[in-house]
Amino acid sequence: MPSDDKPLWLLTGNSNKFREASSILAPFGITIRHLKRSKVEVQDPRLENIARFGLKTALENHQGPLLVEDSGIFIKALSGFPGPYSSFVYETIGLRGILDMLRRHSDRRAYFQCTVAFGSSGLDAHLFTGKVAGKISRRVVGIKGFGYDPIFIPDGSTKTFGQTSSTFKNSHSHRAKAFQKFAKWYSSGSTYALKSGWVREP
Ligand code: ITT
Repeated sequence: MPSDDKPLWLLTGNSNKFREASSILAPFGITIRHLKRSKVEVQDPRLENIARFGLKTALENHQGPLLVEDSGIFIKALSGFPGPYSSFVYETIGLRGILDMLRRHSDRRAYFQCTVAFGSSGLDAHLFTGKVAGKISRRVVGIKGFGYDPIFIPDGSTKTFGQTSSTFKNSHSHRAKAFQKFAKWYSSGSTYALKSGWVREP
């Protein structure tokens, strides 16, 4: 185990993401710190490439160990749109714009994806992806969560993520699945994780 104490950082300009990731990792005994900056986003259809690029760029100014994540919602009737453009679409046409586009569609299927990139300077990134399938509601419902949560109903539920508790979302979401994969991989004591220099905080 390396001797110098290196905490684990999550770089994101989105405090909701940080809050959720902290709660998901806590049961694994993993504490993260918030590096509150937006990642540099490359235009690419794959969230994996966006997360990997965001991490690589961030490691130019921060030696890590570092987590960066990219998320998006993929709507079947819109051929996967907004996908990698989810942030821009949310800030421009918003939830009502999405509902308008889907007005005439009976196929409401969609999924959320979260891809987490973990790395440290000098090491290649490791990626962890989580997805949750569901459908787009007819109306904006609920005030919990953030972003697209008030229009997304995960499979097996009748409520949007905007109506469910954070405990429910943090055990069923795309982010939960991605960060849990990361936590299990790290906890299994991989040599890569050890090489990253990260030492658990007491
Ligand atoms: P960083 O890049 O700084 O991490 P961001 O909010 O810009 O923050 P993304 O590009 O990954 O992050 O976000 C894509 C969009 O998807 C953005 O509008 C989010 O609000 C939304 N989003 C991401 N995760 C979500 C979730 O769990 N529930 C609802 N909407 C989510």
